[in-house]
Amino acid sequence: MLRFPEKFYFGSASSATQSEGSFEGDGKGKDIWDQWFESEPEKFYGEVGPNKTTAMYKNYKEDIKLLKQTGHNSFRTSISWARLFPKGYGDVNEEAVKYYKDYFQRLKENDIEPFVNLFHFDMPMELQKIGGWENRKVVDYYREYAKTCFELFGDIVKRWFTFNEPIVHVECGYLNQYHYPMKVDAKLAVQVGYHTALASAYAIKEFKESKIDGKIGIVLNLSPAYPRSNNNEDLKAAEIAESFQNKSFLDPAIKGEFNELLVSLIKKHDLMPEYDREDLEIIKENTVDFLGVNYYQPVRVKAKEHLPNPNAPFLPTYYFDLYDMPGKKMNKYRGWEIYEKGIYDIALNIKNEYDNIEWMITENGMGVQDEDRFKKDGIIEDDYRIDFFKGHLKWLHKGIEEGSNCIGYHIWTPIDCWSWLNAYKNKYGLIELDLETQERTIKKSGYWFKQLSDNKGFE
Ligand code: BGP
Repeated sequence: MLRFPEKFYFGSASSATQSEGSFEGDGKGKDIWDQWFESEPEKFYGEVGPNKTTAMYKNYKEDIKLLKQTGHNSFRTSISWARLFPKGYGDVNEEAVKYYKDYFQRLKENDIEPFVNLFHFDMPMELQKIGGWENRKVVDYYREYAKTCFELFGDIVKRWFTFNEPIVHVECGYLNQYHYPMKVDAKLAVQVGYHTALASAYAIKEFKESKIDGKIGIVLNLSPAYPRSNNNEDLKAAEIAESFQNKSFLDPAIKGEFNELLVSLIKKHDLMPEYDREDLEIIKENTVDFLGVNYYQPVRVKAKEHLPNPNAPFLPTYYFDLYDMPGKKMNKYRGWEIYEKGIYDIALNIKNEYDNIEWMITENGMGVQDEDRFKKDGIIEDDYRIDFFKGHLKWLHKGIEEGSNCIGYHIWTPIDCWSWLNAYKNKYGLIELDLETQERTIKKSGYWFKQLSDNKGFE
């Protein structure tokens, strides 16, 4: 039997856009996903947009019961900035305040610790119109939004996150055209990344000044970069990939300063953002109390074999190539690599390189296409998912035994959910959703997860 510490967070994560239903609510303003879907529905898988979700905005009371039945002692979601502030600033939407207060309070009453994130890819449309994270003013609006959240919900919520996967809106929005505003502009990407790191630090400053008893962190998607070989060129390629993929936000969040190698490359390409010294001090002084890690898969890199076209837009892969490692284990139902040991490498890296800061897995999960094919007698028998969790938990356990300060394991996600451009292509839930009837059915993995959480471990 593998046993986890007595006080260990077992649960799952979702986000406002992916669970609440974007148009369902009482005065919510539009965010970039609402707008994008309205203008280009064909970009979204099956032409299904954020208006078709689990509608947790309406169903949260019942859904909390399902969280309980699947063994949750904790759960992460996010606040929709555009629901609370329809324009992103100005007047607070009182309906939103009522909803979030009741939602978080009920989680507490059910002994489910709420972990609340302030930003999960969902910029209010009114703020995107003035440039979103490109505009320094939006950092001030975000700071005000964060402060308001602490004031409104700080007596209930004790665990906060400033951002989910901040590198995603940088990369997908400004380098590889997978998120709005779909630009390819390296200089703006750097500016957006810098403003995001700064906004996170300002939220932490507000949190500290609010004197709320609780902790604040950031959720980062860490993908360890493994070199193809131990030759110098491949090792250098992996080091550079690490600095872009992982250290870009890890270093400012925990060490209070930007990664040197990354900064030197940014300078070399003449991509330095506009910044001022006072703001750099804010980043230095306001680091996180704890860290959330989303882990799905590593990156496999090798040295560049051909010089990139000098006229091509600058991308991190200017410095390394990704390579397809022969024999790697794959999730054949979605197409991502499965490398369980990655979670252990992350655990030890945090221990050795980042002051053994308190941290937790905030997302880990297995997406599956056409999951209906695994249904027997009305229940999805997702043994592959149980094996996926076990494989990762074994390595996580080893990391903890070796002293890494991990306090929890949240999977992605409780109920099959809408996911950005992929909509409902890949199902991740412990609970199946029938999108038409809204009926929810616990999968085999949901029952297994309850056992895991009750026993604080598994055979
Ligand atoms: C993470 C995001 C989640 C979720 C998950 C699964 O990066 O934080 O919001 O989308 O990935 O991704 P996908 O649905 O694209 O397989």
